[in-house]
Amino acid sequence: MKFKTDGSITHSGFNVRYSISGSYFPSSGTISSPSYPANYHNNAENNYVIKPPGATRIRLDFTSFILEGSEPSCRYDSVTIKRGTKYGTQLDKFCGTKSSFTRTYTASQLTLMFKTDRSVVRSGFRCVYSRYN
Ligand SMILES: [Ca+2]
Repeated sequence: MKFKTDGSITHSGFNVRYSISGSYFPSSGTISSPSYPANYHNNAENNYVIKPPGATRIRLDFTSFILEGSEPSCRYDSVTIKRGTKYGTQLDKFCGTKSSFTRTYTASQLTLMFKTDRSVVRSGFRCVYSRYN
């Protein structure tokens, strides 16, 4: 999303219902759901672009994962892993309460999509990503 202004006359702007994505480009780092380890909020849609420089494989270590719902439907709250952008091929979809787990993907860029529905919140997730080639 882009918000453009010119050089004169200001107004109060606008509010967006959904949280906006963060972009992560270091070779490794940590992503967590909004307010983690406190509960995330309803109606969230956060897209995190994971693009470690020079990566051909990317590793995701989920060190904590507590979302509403159960796999495989994940119809309430979910973390979806897409290849490339949010419009890319879906590689995985996670929800529910899971022990820490790791996935590796052959990709130079992933997008982690975190979506929540209108009710029931949990503490969410924490994910460490790293270049794995
Ligand atoms: Ca929910």
